[in-house]
Amino acid sequence: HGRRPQAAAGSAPDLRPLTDEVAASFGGCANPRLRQLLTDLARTLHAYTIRNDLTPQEWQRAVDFLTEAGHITTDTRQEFILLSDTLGMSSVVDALANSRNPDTTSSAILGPFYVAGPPAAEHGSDIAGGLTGTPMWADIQVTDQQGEPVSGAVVDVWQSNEDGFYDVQLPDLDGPVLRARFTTDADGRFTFWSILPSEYPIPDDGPVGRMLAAVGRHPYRAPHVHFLINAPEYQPLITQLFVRGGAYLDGAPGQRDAVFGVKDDLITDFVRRTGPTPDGRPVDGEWRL
Ligand code: MBD
Ligand code: FE
Repeated sequence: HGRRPQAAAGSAPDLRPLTDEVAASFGGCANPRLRQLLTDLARTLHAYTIRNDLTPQEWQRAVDFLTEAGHITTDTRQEFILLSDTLGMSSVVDALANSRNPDTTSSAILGPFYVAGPPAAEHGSDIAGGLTGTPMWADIQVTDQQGEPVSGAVVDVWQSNEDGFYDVQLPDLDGPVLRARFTTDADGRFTFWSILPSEYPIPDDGPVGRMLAAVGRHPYRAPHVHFLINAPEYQPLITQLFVRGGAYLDGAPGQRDAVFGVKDDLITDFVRRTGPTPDGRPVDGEWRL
């Protein structure tokens, strides 16, 4: 509020000795990687502060914001990961990791709703637990970089419901729903029934939601299903598949997926079918593969 006092020309302080002293203070760190990261973090933060002529009030506001973002508001949630996601930091880290493994299916960010150790499920079973939605049949094959099937891969799957809520956000549910662990067969395959995921807002009732509102950004993610794949002798793969034709897949900056998580090669055809289903299940209306 009010007028910022302007520094008189030529009186801007030379803060390089202060930055250099802080950077040098990490010099005794025995871990070279930690030394590098903290030294450069200090230099980067100082440069940001000086470039923007940050005031004490602004910095206090930022500290308050970060403090609030780190508070656990429910059993499952604080907001640092959402902040990382909405600032695109998670996607930058992911893109760097992906560029080190160019021959695999693209990776994607983990998101805040993964729960370790989901319930093991049989091939062909229904992971929707009776929730309503458009029936979805998934038939998935895990292959190596040469296209050879990987049998015995352990695949964790998780997704939101028709309204965009993950089970951990639905207090009335009793036990895990729309999340499961499958093990691929000799062909590297597994199949399951679920419901088609829809677009939905990331949790926006906290500090990250206020940040998005303050800058006129929407909180919506494009419809997606998450996968975490582990197989002996292979590096794990964390990825997501997006529903081709779904909302928030493209658009201007700030109008696409709120966490910058969409990669073109992860947009997948979800084909409309009419019965009969592969397992003879009675389905009312369309289903998709
Ligand atoms: C999600 O469901 C998600 O996948 C990510 C990356 C961030 C917020 C909510
Ligand atoms: Fe998600």
